[in-house]
Amino acid sequence: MVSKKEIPAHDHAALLVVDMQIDFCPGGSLAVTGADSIVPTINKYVELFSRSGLPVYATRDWHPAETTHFSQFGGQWPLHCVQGSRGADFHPNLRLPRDVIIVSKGNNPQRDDYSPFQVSDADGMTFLERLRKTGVIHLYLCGLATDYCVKCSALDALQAGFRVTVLTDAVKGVDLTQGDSQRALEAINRAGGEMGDLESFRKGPADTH
Ligand code: VGL
Ligand code: ZN
Repeated sequence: MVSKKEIPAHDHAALLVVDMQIDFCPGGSLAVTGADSIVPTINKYVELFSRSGLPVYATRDWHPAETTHFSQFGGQWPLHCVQGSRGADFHPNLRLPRDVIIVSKGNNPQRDDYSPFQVSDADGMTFLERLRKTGVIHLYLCGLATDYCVKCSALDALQAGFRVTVLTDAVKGVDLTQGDSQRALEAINRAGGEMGDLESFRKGPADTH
């Protein structure tokens, strides 16, 4: 079990759990192979961050029933994560803290919205503005899917000037074409993103930024 002192408070870190929803897990309508196997690892990260007093964000794919994101309306994907449906619920074994900040994305019927960065919350503040306001500097990403939402979120975060670490033991990809997930990690790396895992936390994360 990882201990509290392993994430330095001065790292201004936050955890972003991406789209750990029933439809993306085995049995769901857009299942990512092995998606449920990362739930226990994500729970460890959640515990680590929340025990250290660091914010935990969770994005969810949150589509209207009719959107150009779905193949029946000209898009790429089968119906998934429709607002309020059971498939849009978080994985039942995912343990999010009581003060988790949930960010819904994909609400716009004309956009894919793989990344939460341009999405506004109920107060009209974008996710990006909220992160900045909270003083977050370093985002740690885990969840689904490596080659879509994790990739886009990581690249947008880097573009916006955040330090980004992808937790490679807690992501899974769709891999519509073999190697997509690996290429996504390489693209994140080229853009300045770092890779980490539970093992690297035990050794202590790099504490510079
Ligand atoms: C996602 C495909 C379609 C994702 C969302 O969360 O990565 N992938 N919608
Ligand atoms: Zn979607």
